[in-house]
Amino acid sequence: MTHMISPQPTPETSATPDWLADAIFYQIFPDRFANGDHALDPSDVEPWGNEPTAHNFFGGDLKGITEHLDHIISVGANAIYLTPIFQADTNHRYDATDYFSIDRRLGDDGSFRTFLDAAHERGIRVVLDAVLNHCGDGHWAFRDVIENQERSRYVNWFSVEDFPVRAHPTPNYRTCSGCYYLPKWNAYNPEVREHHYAVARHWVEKGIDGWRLDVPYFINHNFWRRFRQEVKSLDPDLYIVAEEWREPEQWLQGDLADGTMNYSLRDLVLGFTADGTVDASSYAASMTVLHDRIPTAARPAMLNLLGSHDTERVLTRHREGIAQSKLAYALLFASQGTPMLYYGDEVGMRGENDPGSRGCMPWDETQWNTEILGWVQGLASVRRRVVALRRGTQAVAAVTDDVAAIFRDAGEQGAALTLVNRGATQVAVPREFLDGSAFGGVAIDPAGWVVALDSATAPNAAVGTVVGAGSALVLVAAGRELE
Ligand SMILES: [Ca+2]
Repeated sequence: MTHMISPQPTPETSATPDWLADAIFYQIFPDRFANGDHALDPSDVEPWGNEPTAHNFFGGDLKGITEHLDHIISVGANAIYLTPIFQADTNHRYDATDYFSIDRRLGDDGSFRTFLDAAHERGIRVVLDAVLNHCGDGHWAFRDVIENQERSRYVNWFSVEDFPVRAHPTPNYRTCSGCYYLPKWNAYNPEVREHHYAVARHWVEKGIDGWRLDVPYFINHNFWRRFRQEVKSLDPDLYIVAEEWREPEQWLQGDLADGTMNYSLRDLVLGFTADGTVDASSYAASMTVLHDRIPTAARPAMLNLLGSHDTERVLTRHREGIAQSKLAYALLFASQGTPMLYYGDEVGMRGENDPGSRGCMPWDETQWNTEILGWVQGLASVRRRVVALRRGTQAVAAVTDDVAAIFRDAGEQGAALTLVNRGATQVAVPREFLDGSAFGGVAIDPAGWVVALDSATAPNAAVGTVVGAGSALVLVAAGRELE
């Protein structure tokens, strides 16, 4: 009986895991989240909270994460994405030396088991980082090539141009983006492929809930097509999410990934709330274009984010603007797709792009920004309670140049309307946004809205019909009638 947004033409896709619609992710950079076992610290460990650099270690580990699962739950998250945890030589561990073992500074198989079991007991899923384009120059196979040169059994696991192998001044082997310590795997070699698929199976069999694909665009699609088959044949509920900065749709045709890291959404949100480069009309138009590019099945499985280990932090990007940061979070939690928080952003951590955004999580709660934390917790709570925010269809519109509206429609299960006003004056919401006609003819009782969350410090004069200056408003409708 409910009129839905007109369906988008979409290609055939295979199903994506249903749990993603209800997920809220929390991303952790393991060296910097929590130090739970000082016995594992490297000898040159730095005091917690010192300036992060590209090379220093702070001793974060799996026990530390296990001990702080309550914090992750308290912000409303129920899934974790861990950047690499396998044996490696750097603090970021994108230079694996052995994909089958946990880095000794983080723990071992036993502490991974403890962590995974504790997470699962609390209803938290765990996704690991599949860094299969390249390894570290300390990887045992690459060491064998260094030692035995063209006689190495593994010489064709890499792409070496001539001998002897040299790293300087320019590597004479293929690398990731010219970085000498990241030799690129020869993914056309069947032995390499078997090694990589064995890695994928190994950790799935240990119980993880999915893989995030690192720089997947540097490897051919055939490799990832079979990767998906290997993983999904073990459990179709496993999540495969591709790192992608601009062109999500190539991964989302049903044969490669379930979703991508939605940096395109991030660009639009921050353009509107942080940079002022995108007004509400452009935001709405571009969000609609992005939405239409993503096949229906992939929409709830998109990993929406405002920041990560590869960007500046949310508060820093907003030039310390707390109110504007809150608007960005409102848009994140209102959008279709699973929201992801990058550790520490929820308590107002600051940091420029890598290495600045990889600082130590402060565990002294007096250092936390409780206004941001409370707002994020509120948004997560509303999303958990309101089906439409998790599972509704999405339509985005501009109310004025400064006010954007995201409408989510779950038919019989209700609707939600999030209004975000970045401007300096309050705005009365016109009737066509409250009765749904601005969103493609959806019919709603304009008086049927209830305020679920309001970032304004003072209550609005007419509740639900005015969105305050620099504030966000989340309205929900439990039921409605057709006009
Ligand atoms: Ca430690």
